[in-house]
Amino acid sequence: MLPPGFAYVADAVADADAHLAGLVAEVPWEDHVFRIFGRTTPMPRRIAWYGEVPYGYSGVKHPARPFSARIAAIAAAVEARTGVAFNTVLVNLYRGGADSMGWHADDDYPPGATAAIASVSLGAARRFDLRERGGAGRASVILGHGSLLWMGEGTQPAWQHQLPKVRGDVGVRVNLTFRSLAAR
Ligand SMILES: O=C(O)CCC(=O)C(=O)O
Repeated sequence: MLPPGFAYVADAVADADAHLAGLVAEVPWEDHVFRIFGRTTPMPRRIAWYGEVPYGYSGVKHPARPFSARIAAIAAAVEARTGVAFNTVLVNLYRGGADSMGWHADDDYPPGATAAIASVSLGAARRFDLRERGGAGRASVILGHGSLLWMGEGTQPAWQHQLPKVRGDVGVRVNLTFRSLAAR
């Protein structure tokens, strides 16, 4: 059971197979590193940023870049489900089970941003964990191919999330986290 403010919708995006293959082939994927205490570690996933507004994330500055036709089509499906017109998206490519995302919350928005996030998953089903900040709450959900995870306003200050590594050959996964960011 997900905490209040979160909702999971299976099969929320049509043409999921085509979108997965298309995004893997078409997105200009970037490789980045984390810099911690003078040491660099490769980011365990590939990423790209699209939208009207530039974004700084994990020490990386992403310039504004218009949605591609495919990302606009996925955004339209998300808007039809949520009623929210998102103007930016972080796209993550997990090449296999060794790729992951550590505990964090998407709470580093500039002032004026709406902190609801719509997260679309394509490809390999992966476990997504939630933990309450300053509390004992825990939850997990399997994010399946073509699914939508809604993280409503107020969820990010209260909860962190992660996508843990998994053993074995789980296959490729693409995740798109749509956000509404105000121009600065
Ligand atoms: O891949 C996922 O499902 C999680 C993505 C995520 O946590 C993020 O983009 O902030």
